[in-house]
Amino acid sequence: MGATFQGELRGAGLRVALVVSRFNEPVTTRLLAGARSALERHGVREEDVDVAWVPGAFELALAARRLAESRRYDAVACLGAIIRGETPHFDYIAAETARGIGQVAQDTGVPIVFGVLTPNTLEQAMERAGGKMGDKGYDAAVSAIEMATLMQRLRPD
Ligand code: INI
Repeated sequence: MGATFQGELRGAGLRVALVVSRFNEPVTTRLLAGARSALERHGVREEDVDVAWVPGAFELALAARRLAESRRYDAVACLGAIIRGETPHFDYIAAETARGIGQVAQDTGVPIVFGVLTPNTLEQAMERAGGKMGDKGYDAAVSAIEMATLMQRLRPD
């Protein structure tokens, strides 16, 4: 029987960076609050959580890359809200944001989590940022912890 590797939701000692988009700030501040609460709940110390703000979702990947390349963080979570009704170029921004964030993870080997909402309306966004449809910020931070701990166990040595 071969090995099974899993991460765990134990955040003690982890260093996490949160990159947050200022566009649709009423939504993203809630995502940030959700992420912070998940990190605290799972044992990540407040002083081990750094936050970087960017203008819009499109810029998340570049800031995430800089943070990941610093090698100071076990995971980076990107938080944003791209609302379809608000932008004719929704598809371009959403696709490029997702592609860019995924690319940073592949290039750096640091877990980069996608905590970006892509709903049709502001109301739907709020529902998913600590409302009745859950909390994508909280979920993103949980995924960051799981991936950070999994990657520690998957080290090549
Ligand atoms: N950025 C977002 O994060 N969400 C949006 O809904 C959005 N809209 O609607 O356009 C948005 N646009 C800005 C974009 O992310 C960049 O910041 C901008 O194009 C400058 O590069």
